[in-house]
Parts: sequence; structure tokens; C-alpha cells
Amino acid sequence: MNAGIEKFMEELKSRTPGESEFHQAVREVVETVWDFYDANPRYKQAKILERMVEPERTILFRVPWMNDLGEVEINRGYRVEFNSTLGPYKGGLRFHKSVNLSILKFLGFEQTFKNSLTTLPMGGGKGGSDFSAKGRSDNEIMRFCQSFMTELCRHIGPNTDVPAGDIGVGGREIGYLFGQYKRIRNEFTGVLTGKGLGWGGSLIRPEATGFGAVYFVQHMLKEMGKELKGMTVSVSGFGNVAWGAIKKIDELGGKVVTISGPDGYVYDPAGISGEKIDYLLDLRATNNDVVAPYVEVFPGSSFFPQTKPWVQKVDIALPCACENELDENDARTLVANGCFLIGEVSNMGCTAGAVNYFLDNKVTYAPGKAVNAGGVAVSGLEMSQNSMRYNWTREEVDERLHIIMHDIHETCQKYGREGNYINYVKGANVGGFVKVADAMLALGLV
Ligand code: 2IT
Repeated sequence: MNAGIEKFMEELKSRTPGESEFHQAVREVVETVWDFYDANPRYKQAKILERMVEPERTILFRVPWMNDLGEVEINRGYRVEFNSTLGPYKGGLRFHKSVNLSILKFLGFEQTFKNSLTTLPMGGGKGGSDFSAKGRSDNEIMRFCQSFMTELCRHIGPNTDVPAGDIGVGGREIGYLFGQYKRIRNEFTGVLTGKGLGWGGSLIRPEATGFGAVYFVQHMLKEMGKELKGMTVSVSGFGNVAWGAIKKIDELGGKVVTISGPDGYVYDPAGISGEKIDYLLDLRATNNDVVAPYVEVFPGSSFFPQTKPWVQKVDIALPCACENELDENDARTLVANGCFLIGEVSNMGCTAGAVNYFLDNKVTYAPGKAVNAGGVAVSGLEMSQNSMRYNWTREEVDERLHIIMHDIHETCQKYGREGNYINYVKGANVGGFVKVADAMLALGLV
């Protein structure tokens, strides 16, 4: 235990009581950058870390709307504008019943480092609401989005803060949010990313998080002298991120054998490919948030209620669902069953216990802020295209995504190499930190 780190964390906790996810995300970063921080008094004197853990601005607001029965409903809206040192605040909106300030602060904090790693000019932010689309009609979702944006629109803008999607916010929600912003502000600008192709969106954005994650995993494998072809992979989740990852793994000759939802997981030993991948989109469109129906459509697969896919024997595991979905027990089970690479695609998908288990045992593991950065990277490319009022081709966007994921891997190696082992957690955190910290020093005490 390092006394400096413990003191830092105690002070943080006393200022932000109860924000356990936020504390978890900060601790992981502080533990890995501390030596570097200690060795560079100019960062310490300027209290860079202390400033980084305090969001520049936190906005909380009421979101009133009317359901289909004519009843009034009230949700809470949030936007945490964490750090604008490198560019406009950038990060997704999450609509899920679990959303609270702690979760959005952890996500906004991580986003700042992730966006720094992409090499693109984006600050970090995150927002959302405790609204859940589960069981809601399309009209209810539209009315909620319109009410949410009626308040949010005064705080954001293409040069100020550019939200996008996250859990519960996909193309449909971005459409309703963009429509309302455009109407109120009378502006057609790149104020949101993840837009539809016909109205300002970028090719590859829907696939980008999953594709980028697989490109990153390819670099990790190459480092080990292996390739994706022929590998068996377990994936959790069944949303946009899981869909993109499965699509790319299938294309490159890997075999994905699991998906999961809040109801349990599906094991499909034949592999999820072809029409099965398209079926994930149908599952999502039901608004039911379950994966069990998969086994009725595709015989030969099995459904395991209320359990996670990490018990299956695979070569590679890719958590693609939500934070803390893979704990230390899961980590031990995976490794005992022969899994040799874990690519965290969800934000903070692994608990601190799981991460420490991987690092202590020198298991190849990379954190979400590196692995999943392709999503926000292509959002950055969508912003560039919107500013130019021009669209790049699929090939152009994909090539840039390839370069960005390659560069993030290089950064992780540069700061995380420990002999033959790459500590990707340290690499991503120090790499992300240095760029933001240097820019904060240059911009003075603001
Ligand atoms: O976690 C993430 O990086 C996202 N949800 C995407 C953010 C974005 O602005 O595209």
C-alpha cells in the first residue's frame, strides 16, 4: 500500500461520498500513474490529478414527460462535463434505470483518458438519464428524448459539448434528440454523433466500437505470435457493441459462441455468424432486453438463465455489456479453462479484483478505455466530416480507425511494457494521462 495513494483516495471519498464506481475508476488510474506523477513535480505542484478528478461542470435536470396513458412521468437528466482540455466535451448518453451520478462520473472520467488516447481533439464528458426504454412505445421514447433535449440543448453545441449514444441510446434515440435540438436552436450542426447516414452520420460509426475492439485484439494477438483465425471467443451483451465485435470476429475467421442479456446467456457451439448476427438487431428492436428467444430461432444453442458466459471454455473473452460484469471468480474460471486473452470492451467491465488477478498472473488483459476507443474515435471522425460538410467513404473511415487502434496499441506498449509482458492498464492510463496533463499545464490554472 502506498500512503500517498491512500491519502489521495481518502480525500476523494470524503468529497464524493457513496460514489463507489467513480472511486473505483479513479483508483485504477491513480495506482498506475502515481509513480510517474511523483517523479514529475511540475504535475504535482499544479495539482493536476486533484483537478482531473473534479468535473469542470455537472448539470442535473428534471425531465418531465407524458406516457401513452396520459400519466405524468419524471426522470432525472445528467450531463457531466468532465474535461475540455483537449477539445469539446465528448462522450455518450446512457439511458438505463441504473444511471446515477457515480456511474456517469466514472464514465466521464474514463472518457477523458480514452479520448486522449484516440489522438483526436476531444475532451471528456458523459450524460444520460435513469429512463429505461424497456416496455416503452416508440412514441413514449420520442417524447422522453424531446423533453430531455429541451433542457440539454442550452448546455451543448458543436464546439462545446458533443454527446453520442451509449447503453439505451442508439440511432433511434439520437434521431429524436437531434430533431429536437435542430428545431429549438434552428441549426443543423454536428452537435451529436451516431447520427443516421442520411442526416449527417458517418459510415462505420455503428460498427466502430466492435470493429475497433477486434483490431486492438489483433494487435494484442500479434504481440503473442498468434492470430484470430480459428480462435473461440466468448462475448457478453447483445447490443450495438457486441454486434459489431461479433461481425468482425466472424469475418476474420474467429468463432463467437456466446451472447448475454440481463436474463442470462446463450451458448451456441456452432458459432454466431451470418443471419444469427442480423438476428441480434431484431432482438434489440423488441425493447424487451432479453436473449432467451435466440434458442427458439436457432436450434443447437442453449440458454442458461441468470448466469454469465464466463464459465464456457474459450481462447478469448470479450466483455461487451456493462461495468463490473466480470469479477475475480470469473477471471479465475476463464484462465483455469484456458482463456489467454481478455479484451475489455465494456467500460470498466472487470472489477478491480479481476483486473488485479490478470495483472498479478501476467494474463494478457487490456482495459476498456483502450479496447473500446474505436467508438468515440469514429465519433471524432463524424465531427470532422460534419465540419467539412463532406462524407468519407467506408474504406476511408475504416482505414483511419485501423490507424487509430494501431496507435493506441503503440501508446500502451510505450508506457506499459514490463519485460515480455505488456501492462495495458498502466500503458493506457499513463499514455492517456500525459497528453491531458501536459495540455492542462500549458493552459494555466483554469
Ligand atoms: O463509451 C464510449 O466511448 C461511448 N459510449 C461513445 C462515445 C462517443 O462520443 O461516441
